[in-house]
Amino acid sequence: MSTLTSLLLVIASYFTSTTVLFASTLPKHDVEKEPTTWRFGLEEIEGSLQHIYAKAFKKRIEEKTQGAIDVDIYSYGTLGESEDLTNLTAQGTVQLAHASTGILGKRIPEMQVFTLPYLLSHDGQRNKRILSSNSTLYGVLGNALIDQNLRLLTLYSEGDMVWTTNELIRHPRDFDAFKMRVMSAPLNIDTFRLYGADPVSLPYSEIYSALQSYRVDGQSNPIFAIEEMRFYEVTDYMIWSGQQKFITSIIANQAWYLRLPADQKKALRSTITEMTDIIHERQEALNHSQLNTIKREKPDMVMLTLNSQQKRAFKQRAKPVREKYIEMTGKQGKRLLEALEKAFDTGP
Ligand code: 6CS
Repeated sequence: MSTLTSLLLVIASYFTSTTVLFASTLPKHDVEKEPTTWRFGLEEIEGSLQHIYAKAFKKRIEEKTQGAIDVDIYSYGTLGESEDLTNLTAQGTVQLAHASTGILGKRIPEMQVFTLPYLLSHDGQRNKRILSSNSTLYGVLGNALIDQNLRLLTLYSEGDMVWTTNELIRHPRDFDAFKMRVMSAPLNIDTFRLYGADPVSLPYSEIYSALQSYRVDGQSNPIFAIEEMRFYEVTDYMIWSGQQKFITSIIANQAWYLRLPADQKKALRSTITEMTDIIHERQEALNHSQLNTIKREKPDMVMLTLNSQQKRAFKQRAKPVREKYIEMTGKQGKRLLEALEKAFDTGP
């Protein structure tokens, strides 16, 4: 994030909080005229799934609060990288943000449960239900976030993570001397090392040029991201390994959340609940349509799905990551992992 942008946001947040302070001394009708701004930061560009989410969220919140709240959306690039957004949210400069678990897991180790290979179910409806409402999930992760002045509002899947590579990868041995871009959570890095690759952690914005200049040989992301970030232009293969779904979270500043007036908190909670089905459907539709775009734009892109024997080889290789997760997160992490394996029905 540029120094100027941070400075402007800090100044804006000072005026927002002083407006709130002075507002209590103003006559009631003046207070009602002054909308409060909720800043919502995204880790993805306009047109992305997170942007679709934020636009639908904004519309609902503004309608429900009848003009008392303005939701300002900050798309990727305006406030920095994913980790900057989380920092800004913890500080309260931004009230709401998307935070991908593959990056947030660096700061909050418990979040790395979603980097564990083959944990989620193949059943999208089941995943949706568990991600939006599992009580152990919200208990363990919610507490871990509160320790950092953050509140976990929801989690959802952005779709299957597909490997886009410049070599054919069907077996762990194909990863020999292969540089794979990964998100920064340590267990992501460990997973690809166990597969036999050479993992390289880079910000989202650097992936395209790193692929183009052969600094990395592949990366992993949902289909819509492969299309909108043009990763397919600089790779030759799309490989469905079934390894992971891309799980993102929506977080809020905890102190801000606790101070929200009851009616606004209610509008926020009900909107988050309504968005669960909406975003699930939009996700499936967007990934489907963007796959067709890639097929149209690059007909010679090689697309393949690993068979169950090939998947088993990767799953087998990554087994130690599960133990490492438990080592890193202790009793609470173990409790969460076991609860999720049971809920998704994908035991160890
Ligand atoms: O790969 C990443 O870093 C990013 N991928 C997506 C689809 N969203 C945000 C995240 O930072």
